[in-house]
Amino acid sequence: ASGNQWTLGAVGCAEYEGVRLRDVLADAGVKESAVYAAYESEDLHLSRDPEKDAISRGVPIEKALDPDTLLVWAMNGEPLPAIHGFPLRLICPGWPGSTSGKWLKRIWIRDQVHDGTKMTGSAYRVPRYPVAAGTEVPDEDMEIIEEMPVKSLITRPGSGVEVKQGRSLSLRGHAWSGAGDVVGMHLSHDFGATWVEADLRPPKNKFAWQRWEATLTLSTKGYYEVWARATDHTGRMQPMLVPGWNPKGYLNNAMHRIAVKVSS
Ligand SMILES: Nc1nc2c(c(=O)[nH]1)N[C@H]1C(S)=C(S)[C@@H](COP(=O)(O)O)O[C@H]1N2
Ligand SMILES: [Mo]
Repeated sequence: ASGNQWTLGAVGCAEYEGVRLRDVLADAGVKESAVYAAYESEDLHLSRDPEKDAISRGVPIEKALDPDTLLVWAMNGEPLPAIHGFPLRLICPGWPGSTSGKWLKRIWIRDQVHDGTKMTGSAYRVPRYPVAAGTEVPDEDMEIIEEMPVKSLITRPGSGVEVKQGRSLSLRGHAWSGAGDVVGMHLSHDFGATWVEADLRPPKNKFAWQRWEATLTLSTKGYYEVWARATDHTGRMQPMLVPGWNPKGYLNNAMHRIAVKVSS
């Protein structure tokens, strides 16, 4: 998950080892009536009531049968750490992290859209059409978030960096998209009036993040912002502002920006 322009949540990109969920499902046999693959997990609801789930989400059967959807037991060459779902978890790349169930007990193939904990209301759901901020949206007009949008971060330097005029400033970061590859990475130091292309590295695989680097030279002293904008292979790019208001603030892929002070 990532935060707004000024603060960051945790973002990572690990190497996973496991088996395709579709191979396990094929072995078990999936009926024609299958609509959704739901997960059930060992972690307890905050109330400690064993009848309740902390979370029980899932993905449509098409995504469950996608060759990139995995049941994994190892991360970065080690058994899954407890916090990341030991002994077995789902990895549904490109989709909300909450679909990647941890501490798995059971995969439940359903003949309807799963209605477990955190599948309904405003949990991981957004209005199916754009609404004004604060709008009360009828339940039937909310839809489940599926593929995640294109996003990038400036990881170095941090906001507030100071640099002498005429000296080069090295920047770097990461970019990714639920749709697959990022094909363009651009930076602006003048509030979007002009853009320069960053050096973007190819991904290790379809859903891995991509590193980028760029060097800017600001020749006049003053206060600047550097904005970073990724474009994925579908042509979609990050918006400048927080897009599509929704009750929980999901899918904020607005450009990351940092303040840069240039001194004489
Ligand atoms: N059983 C279970 N699975 C879960 C969760 C949880 O609370 N319980 N959290 C989900 C959410 S919201 C996210 S973002 C990811 C986080 O996975 P990570 O710990 O590997 O980053 O796990 C998902 N799987
Ligand atoms: Mo999450």
